[in-house]
Amino acid sequence: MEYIKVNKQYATHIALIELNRPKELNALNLQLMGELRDALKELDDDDNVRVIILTGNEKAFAAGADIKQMADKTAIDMLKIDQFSTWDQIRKTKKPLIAAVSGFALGGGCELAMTCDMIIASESAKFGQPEIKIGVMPGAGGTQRLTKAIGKAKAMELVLTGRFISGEEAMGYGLVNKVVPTEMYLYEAVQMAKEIASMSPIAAQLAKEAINRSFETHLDEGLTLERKNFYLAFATEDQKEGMKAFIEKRKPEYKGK
Ligand code: DAK
Repeated sequence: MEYIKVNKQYATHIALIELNRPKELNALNLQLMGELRDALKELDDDDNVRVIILTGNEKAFAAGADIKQMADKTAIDMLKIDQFSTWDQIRKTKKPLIAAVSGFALGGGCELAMTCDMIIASESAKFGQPEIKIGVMPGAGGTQRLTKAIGKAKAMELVLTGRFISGEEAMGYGLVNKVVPTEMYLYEAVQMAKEIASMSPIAAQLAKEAINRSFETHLDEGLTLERKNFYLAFATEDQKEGMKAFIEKRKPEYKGK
């Protein structure tokens, strides 16, 4: 892996992926995205990992897709490269995925953060969809996810002006879960990851799938999936353990079975 670093913390069942192209503000070139896709797949398959954190560095989560790599491309080149299959695979990660964002989260960087399930932002985070300034528009879900997260009026403003918003402003619009001082953002993400990782991992995955479905379907269909996953949770040892531990007034020990 050249452009990402992966750190597994089996003791707490969490894994941290760090985007690592600091000189280019973590611009998302094809290689980085491929590495990210492969790492997420591996972590998704690793029973010792229950929650994944995706982060950059203090200055940049990611300043967007790599403009230098895209600049000369034709529509047919873009079609052949088919970056969407990579983004689709990332979107299908089953385990809870937390974005820990500081500095720039722009264009594809903002879309990548929104592809995660929750966002912890630092006070110095800057979110934006500035594609309009370079003659294009969001291409990795920005028009859909941003609109669902913050509503039509604000999404329209951000996409059409390319204006950046601070972590605080993003918090006000409901785009992020928490804004914390810059020195704390990774710590907060780890705390949240640990809390989630202490729950039944199967229940967490089933719940994530059901919540995400609410964005993609009508209420009836969403409720059907929720009910199916709810029954499925009763097929796990974790359900027996969780309820027994409650009755016995002790801490549950979840095994992911
Ligand atoms: N691509 C390539 N290089 C970038 C970059 C980017 N997006 N952002 C920054 N860099 C590079 C700069 O070129 C510079 O490199 P050198 O010139 O030193 O070699 C280095 O990182 C430091 O950047 P600056 O010198 O510009 O740093 P400043 O602090 O002055 O400015 C900035 C920071 C973030 C405001 C500025 O760098 C900037 O405006 N960057 C571009 C932001 C942007 O427009 N982002 C949106 C890109 S379009 C798709 C999926 C996704 C997408 C498209 C399709 N499919 C699935 C098909 C997404 C598209 C985009 O994201």
